[in-house]
Amino acid sequence: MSLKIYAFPPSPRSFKVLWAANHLGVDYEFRLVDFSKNAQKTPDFIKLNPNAKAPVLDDGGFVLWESNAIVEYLASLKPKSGVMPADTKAQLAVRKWLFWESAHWDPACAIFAFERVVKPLFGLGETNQAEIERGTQLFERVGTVLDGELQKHRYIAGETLTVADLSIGAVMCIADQARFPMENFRAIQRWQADLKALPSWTKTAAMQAPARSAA
Ligand SMILES: N[C@@H](CCC(=O)N[C@@H](CS)C(=O)NCC(=O)O)C(=O)O
Repeated sequence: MSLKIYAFPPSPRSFKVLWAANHLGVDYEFRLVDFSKNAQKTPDFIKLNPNAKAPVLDDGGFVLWESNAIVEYLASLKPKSGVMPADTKAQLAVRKWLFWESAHWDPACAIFAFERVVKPLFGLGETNQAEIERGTQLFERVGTVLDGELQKHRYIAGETLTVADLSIGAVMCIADQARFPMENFRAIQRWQADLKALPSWTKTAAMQAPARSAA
């Protein structure tokens, strides 16, 4: 099998690409990047990704980093899946959400991820309440946008699941620990439950526990 995915499954950006590959039925070889051993900082890994971050894909020497780029690549391997439309305008209506995820959604969620998941996992100290308040303000703003879309249709870009859902929904893999402030976002809650009911979600979630307990 030539396609390899280097990832640390408990982390949402790694979960994203593993989930996308599992959902699309792409064959891949999983390579654990063990953050508890700083595997992302080794010279061999930095040759793959100079950012020293996971995830990374290597398809027979075609190396790609940035989780959203990887999800797009995986989608391109399964054009009939429908997760990425072929028409330019329809495609951009989906792709804009990947930019939005990187620019707005991920930074808001990352505050809760760091304070409530990463810190306890790696023993990095107490939760900083000022950071949680900053995260709450950011989440309120992006959550309002996402909830508004999800009130209009089942998935982010319409009635069918697309790469937008794979990208933005992946962070829900840590929702229980991160406790995102979603009490008022009923449509996000409904969508999250839909995503978590997918067999591909269950398969990917099962990859998290072994890496988490090793950390
Ligand atoms: N924008 C990047 C972010 C990648 C990233 O920040 N990965 C984190 C884990 S979620 C990482 O590798 N952290 C390890 C480190 O910084 O040492 C992506 O979406 O792939």
